[in-house]
Amino acid sequence: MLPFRPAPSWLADAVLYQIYPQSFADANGDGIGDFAGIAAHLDHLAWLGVDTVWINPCFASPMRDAGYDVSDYLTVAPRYGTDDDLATLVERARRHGIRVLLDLVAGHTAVEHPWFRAAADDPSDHRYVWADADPLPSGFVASPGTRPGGYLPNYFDFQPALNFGHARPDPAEPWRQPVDAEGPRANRRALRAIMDHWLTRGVSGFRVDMASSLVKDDPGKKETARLWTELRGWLDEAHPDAVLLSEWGDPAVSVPAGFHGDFFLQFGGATDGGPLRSLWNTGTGTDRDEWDPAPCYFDATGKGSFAGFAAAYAEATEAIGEPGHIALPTSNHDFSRLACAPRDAAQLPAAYAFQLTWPTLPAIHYGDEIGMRYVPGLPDVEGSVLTPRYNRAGSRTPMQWDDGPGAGFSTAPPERFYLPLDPDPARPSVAVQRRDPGSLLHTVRALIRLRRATPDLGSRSAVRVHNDGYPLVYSRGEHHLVVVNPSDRTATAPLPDPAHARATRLIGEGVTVGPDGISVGPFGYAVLRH
Ligand code: TEU
Ligand code: CA
Repeated sequence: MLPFRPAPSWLADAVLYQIYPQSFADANGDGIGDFAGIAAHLDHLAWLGVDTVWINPCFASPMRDAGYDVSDYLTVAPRYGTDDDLATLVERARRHGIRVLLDLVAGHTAVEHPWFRAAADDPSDHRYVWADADPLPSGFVASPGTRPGGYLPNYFDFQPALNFGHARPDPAEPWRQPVDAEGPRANRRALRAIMDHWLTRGVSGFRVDMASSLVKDDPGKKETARLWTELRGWLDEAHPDAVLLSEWGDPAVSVPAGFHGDFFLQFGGATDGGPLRSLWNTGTGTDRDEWDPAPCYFDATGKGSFAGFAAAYAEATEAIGEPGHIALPTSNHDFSRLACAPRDAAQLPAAYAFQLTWPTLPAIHYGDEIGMRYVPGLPDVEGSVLTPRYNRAGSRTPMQWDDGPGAGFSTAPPERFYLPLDPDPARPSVAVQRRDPGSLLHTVRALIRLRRATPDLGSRSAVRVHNDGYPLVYSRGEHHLVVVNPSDRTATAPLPDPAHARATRLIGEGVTVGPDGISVGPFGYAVLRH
């Protein structure tokens, strides 16, 4: 028996699209994207074929971490519009067949949140992890208020961790409260109230920020999992058609805990992001010293390996069983885009052929559908630069709608843009690629359409890898074979079955299949039916 209701059936067919609201489209000319801008481009999303949009945090915030520092969960940030503008966007999206997910920053608030301002002056408050020991325990930040002691931050110092308790309480260290203490219970109720507020207003669920971080000192994340299991139980009753997707990076743990899906991410899980990075990471965008410098699989040198991803995928799906999903992003606002030097636009069709035919839920970071590149060397804007090598701004630049001076993003003078446009004079744009049937944009659209029209290629049918070197060869369901060559030289593989010699190509380039086997030119790919 499943502990939860099955995931809403729409999720299995979803193609997700991530919108960074400040960078997508600016309707009022102040240089910052907004809800009206998103609403004005819903036709692009519908044309592309995505049906579920995740908007990064759009709530009231001092914006020191680009909105991940929330000062009011129930009101939108004025720079994006009003609560009514968001409601209008959600309604218009619905008419385009698009669901909207918001970002739930569950683990911390801004120091400006009224909860925290009260806590900083009130020794009896337990909404945050507060220690009045002297000296402060390691990692704590000194109180900004009249209350002695200090608080535990969750990410930046200005993001105090909400108190969901410690898995191993200790009376000698009274800030380590049990998970069922009064403060943690109040915070769990608050999460429900926030979710209920927005779900009642028509949104279809949430991407939950740092979902694994809630209960502190939690070996195996057991108590954090119990917390989400409880919330999922409530959601199943109160909003059975809504979904929760976690930013956890460990689907084997997060989905059994209650999430309908989790992302493979640049971090998380046993190898701290190994599966996603082994596919995409060029080591030239957002990068960390501790990350494995080995070439990724989608590397033109053909020196990467697919085996690590395949094993992690198999392990995660086994742990999850039927009821949940793994989402596979092209990139995100914290991690290098697919087009990240030396990987260029010519290499992306093969990457998309894989991403859109693997049984994971595909998630496209805005702009990746036209091959917008990771722009190196940008200045820190609202907390985007974590270390010189971990610069997140490169994946947050304004969407390139057309080839005009403001790229159709904004009519403001360029110096007022949220982040600079990609300065490359040859930067891609939606308008130019729409006119070119051979463009990446058309390829991505065609692959999405093919996925939607072909149950074998979706999230519910089986996958079997026949060749995990170069080229990658795998079966989907009974009748489909996918062939992908991320390398810059011709690659060959045996036919998995002699009957495949007569397969018909549904989409692709550079692939020949015959009785002698499969041959794939540089960056070639194909989806075949047999
Ligand atoms: O990111 C969380 C995140 O990146 C961390 O969990 C980090 O990777 C981890 O410490 C391991 O390296 C989310 C948002 O996506 C990001 O934009 C925010 O800045 C962050 O949370 C804080 O809310
Ligand atoms: Ca604006």
